[in-house]
This record gives sequence, C-alpha cells and structure tokens, in this order.
Amino acid sequence: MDRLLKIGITCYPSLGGSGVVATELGKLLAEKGHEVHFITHSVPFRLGTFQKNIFYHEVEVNDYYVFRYPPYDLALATKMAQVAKMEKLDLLHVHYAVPHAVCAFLAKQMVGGHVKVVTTLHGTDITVLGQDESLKDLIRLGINESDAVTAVSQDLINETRRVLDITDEIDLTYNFVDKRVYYPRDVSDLRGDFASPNEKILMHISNFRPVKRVGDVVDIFARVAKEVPARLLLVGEGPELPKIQAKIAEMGIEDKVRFLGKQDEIAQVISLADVLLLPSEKESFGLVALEAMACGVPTVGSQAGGIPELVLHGETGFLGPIGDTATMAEYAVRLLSDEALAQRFRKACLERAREDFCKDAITDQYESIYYRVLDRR
Ligand code: GMT
Repeated sequence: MDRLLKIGITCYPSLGGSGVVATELGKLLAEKGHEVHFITHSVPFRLGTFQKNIFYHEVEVNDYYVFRYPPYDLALATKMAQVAKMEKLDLLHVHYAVPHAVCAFLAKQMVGGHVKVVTTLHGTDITVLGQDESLKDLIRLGINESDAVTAVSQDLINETRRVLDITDEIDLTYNFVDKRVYYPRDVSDLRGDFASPNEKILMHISNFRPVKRVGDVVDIFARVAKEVPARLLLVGEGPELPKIQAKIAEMGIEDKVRFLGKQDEIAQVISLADVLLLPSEKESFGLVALEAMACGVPTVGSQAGGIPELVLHGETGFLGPIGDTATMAEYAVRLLSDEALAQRFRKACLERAREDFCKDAITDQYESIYYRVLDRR
C-alpha cells in the first residue's frame, strides 16, 4: 500500500457542484486513511458530523481600516501556508484556478517547493472568467504553476486549451456520486403532496444563474403540459428567481409550478421526478444530472459543454441544441408518454451511474495523481 498523505483541500464551501465534489472527495480520502484538512472561509455544507481524519481550518479576513476591500485571497494564501507548515501537508488540492490555485501558488512560495499543488477546474473559471482579458494571465498563472491540473470533462479540457493556450497535460477526472447516498428513494408517500397520480413531475435544480436558462425550463414545461398532465418543481435559489416567478405568473401556469427553495436531501427530492430538465447555456459537467441518473431519473437538456459526456442521448436522456425548447419539450413528451421507454432509460441511468461515475474509481484516480506529483520530487 502507498503511504498515507496529508492533504489540504480548498473549495468554495457553499457553492454548488464544485463544493459538493471537493467535500465528498475529502471525506472519501479520509475514509481511506489520509489526513484531510479543509481550508475554507466556512464549514463546507456537505461536511456533516465529526469524522476521523478530517480537520477544518477557517480563513479569517482582517478588516484593517487601510483596506478598502478586505483581502480574502491573501488571507487564504497565508492560512494555506500556515496549515501546510504546521500540519506538514504533502499537497494542496484546490478547486478553481481563481483565486484558489493562485493562492496555493503564493502559499507554496511561503512554504517551499516541497508542498505540491493539484488544481481541479470546474468550468466557471474557464468558461466565464477565461473570457475576461484582464483575468486571463492570472488564470494561466494558476494553472501553469500547479503541479497537476484536472478538469471534470473532456469539453472543459478542450475549452481550457482553446481559451488560455494551455499546452501542459490536464487529467480528465469526471465527477462522481456515492451510491450509498444517491439511489432511487421510495417517495410514494410524498409524491401525492406534489402531483396527482395521473400527473408526471418535471424538475429543475440549480443556482438560478443566467447560464442555467431557467426561462427555457419554464418554456419546455409549458409545452409539455399541453400534451401530458404534469407539474414542475423548481429547486434552488439564485439571481434569476424573481424573473422566473414573474414569467410563470405571466404565462398563467402558477397552479402547476412549485418552488421548493434550497434543499439538502437532494436524493430524496430528485426521486420525486420523472424527468430532470437541464437546458443550460454552459455546463462543464452538470453534477445534478449525475445525481438524478444515480436515482434513476433521466435528463432532458441541452448539448452544452460536458453534458453529452454524461447524459447519453437516446440512452440515459435526450439532448437538444441550446435554446431549442420545442425539441427538448418533444423529447420530454416522448419519455413521459411511453412507459416502456421510460423504464429502459431508468435502468440505463442506474447502470451508467454505478459503472462509469463510481466514487471509488474516481477517488483512486485522484490518489494516483497525488502520488504522481509527489514522486516527481
Ligand atoms: O453550475 C454552477 O453554477 C456551479 C458550479 C460550481 O462551482 O459548482 O458548477 C460547475 O462545477 C460543477 C462541478 O464540477 C459542474 O457540474 C458544473 O457543470 C459547473 N458549472 C458550469 O460549468 C456552469
């Protein structure tokens, strides 16, 4: 067996998929005996209760009067360096190039080159921030100074190379689900609260940012509801929410739509759905579609970014061009009105989540990247 490691993990502790993946990975590494130190501004929302081998170090920002803006990034870099020295960390695994890989680079300068830096790209740093000329050099620095870089889809690797002219190796490490948590839940007693027995449930879960195209979710649903008795459940919070509420009122479909807000028990919530809608403009991976897949729920969505690497068109879901709500609605109707097809998709979803996105295989992949960079010493 390879030696056990001391690993620092930094992520956005309260942010969607990347925070979930970083935290779950840390927990799995700790289960395998590694010592994991989360270095973040608040406790990661999925960390849960006390667990052996897991430590949490809070980044506190000093608000000295000379600072117009309290410098979080510098406080993070300093904390990373302190923890790395005090706990004798082998490496820092950071999620997002900006600011985390750049902070890790600074920490490494303070501690010395023996601490390695592994950076995982999740999308927004490349597809959104990478478009900003003023940030490009900073993102490139974070990536080029990392000892290894991973990305959550092949599409994101291609995009990183294209947008930032990166030529170094980038490892493909897909996101994963824990089948002990994500499996089809028996929600028969809950379903009646949201739909009558003859109605299908369509669901969308996101942070309601413009890239999620939640307006398209509503358009797809309105088209579907003309053909199949159905309800729409919207899960999450975010900047587009008021606009979406207004749109639903304008279309006169409030009685068919429920807003569930932010939910923690995602496996339970997703299990209520017959179809997940994910018509995003950009999506480096689409973790929610994997969570749905693991619960036996197919996705109808767009062909954006890494979604086609996850959702197999015609097998575990259907994908249409971005913005083509008519096509996506047709696909949803097809799935919702053909029980044999729906059963086939459900089975394929469960198999694919278990076989291709299993937590053990992907944790092993990260571990071998860690050993690779440490062996380069
Ligand atoms: O989608 C978001 O807005 C949140 C963001 C995040 O940091 O969690 O998601 C990104 O990382 C996820 C985990 O790897 C991916 O599943 C999402 O596709 C990716 N979002 C985008 O690319 C827009």
